Amino acid sequence: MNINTKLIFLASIITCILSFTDIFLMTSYSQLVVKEILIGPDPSRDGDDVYNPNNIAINRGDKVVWINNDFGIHTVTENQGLFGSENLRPDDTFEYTFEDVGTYDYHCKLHPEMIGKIIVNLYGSFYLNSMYMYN
Ligand SMILES: [Cu+2]
Repeated sequence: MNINTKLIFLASIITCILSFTDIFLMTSYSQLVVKEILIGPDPSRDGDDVYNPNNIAINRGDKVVWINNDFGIHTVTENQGLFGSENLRPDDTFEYTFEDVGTYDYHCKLHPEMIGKIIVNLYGSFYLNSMYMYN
């Protein structure tokens, strides 16, 4: 190997190591994202109980935590039964990590007029997430 070949070889190895470190860090970051949704009365709707926010977009791999901020009991029940909580008493929480891209509609078993939606986008994949975070 002449000196140029050696340098190119060394540069390739360093680039490789940096990429893997990067992917590792990005995947770690993506797992730390937690979104909170409060369950409770909405003053702007005569105090009707709502999920607040009731419609959010997240990235694949994000975790959502619902917190019952009300005096009553509520549930978080995915419309097709993909996930669901037990009865949540005041201050109880329910959490779910979304591993699949898609749109998830949910409601409260005790108050069917309480509805919410989670839209899960692809950015949670480490490749797209890296691009996303650099921009
Ligand atoms: Cu309810």
